[in-house]
Amino acid sequence: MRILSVPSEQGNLDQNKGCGKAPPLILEGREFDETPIVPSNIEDTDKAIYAKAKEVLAKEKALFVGGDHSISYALVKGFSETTDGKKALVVFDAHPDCVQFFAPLSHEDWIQGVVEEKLVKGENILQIGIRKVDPLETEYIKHNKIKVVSAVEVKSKPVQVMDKLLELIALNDEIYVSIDIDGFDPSIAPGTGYLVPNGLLEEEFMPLLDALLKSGKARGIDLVEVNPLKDVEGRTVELAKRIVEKVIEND
Ligand SMILES: [Mn+2]
Repeated sequence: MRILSVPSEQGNLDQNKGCGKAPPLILEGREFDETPIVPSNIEDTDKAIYAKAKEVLAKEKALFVGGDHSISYALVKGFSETTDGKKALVVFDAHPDCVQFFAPLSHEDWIQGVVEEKLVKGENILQIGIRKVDPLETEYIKHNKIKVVSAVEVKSKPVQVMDKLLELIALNDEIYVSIDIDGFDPSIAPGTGYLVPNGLLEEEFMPLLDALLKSGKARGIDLVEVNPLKDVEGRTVELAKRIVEKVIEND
């Protein structure tokens, strides 16, 4: 598995300045390649990320460490163009990230880019940990048949949530996994742009990630929105490091 940093925060809408500084901290002591970023130019940056993702994912599995969540649009685009099989997207996040269609796409609406450009079908997108939804998003999710599992469901119905994930895995050939650190509870991930209470705990998240990794179908994975400037006692970076460790040990 290749490891790449994607140190762009150009899609953060001034909500998470500093998240571009996370990759070298999270990947400290590991070998990794840096995805070239074009300063102050999100369109060209997206093109560079997309080109890199396409080049790498055509050959092997990869873990991308960001950066803000807008990078996932370019990464999923690269992923979708390097497979002929049935594709799924699993996202861990507090937010559904489909408020509207900004141009260029931001970290609040990258999912609309994925759906509108048919990179992955709405019914093959599963969002887990969701707990802050705009009414516009509720409408969009319903219209596009996106599957949503709330953080409350993960806590109250873990068996059903696992079954739902396993069903999606079984129905698809290749899976992209996007992990927004704000899917976690602020007590363990205080270093990010939007803190939403009652998020996922590590022990609730790891079995789900484990199922994805063990399936052998998770070809592209990203970890985004960690902000060292907002971190408390390095907790968020440490959590991110444990996630990276888990991904790599299952490779
Ligand atoms: Mn989020």
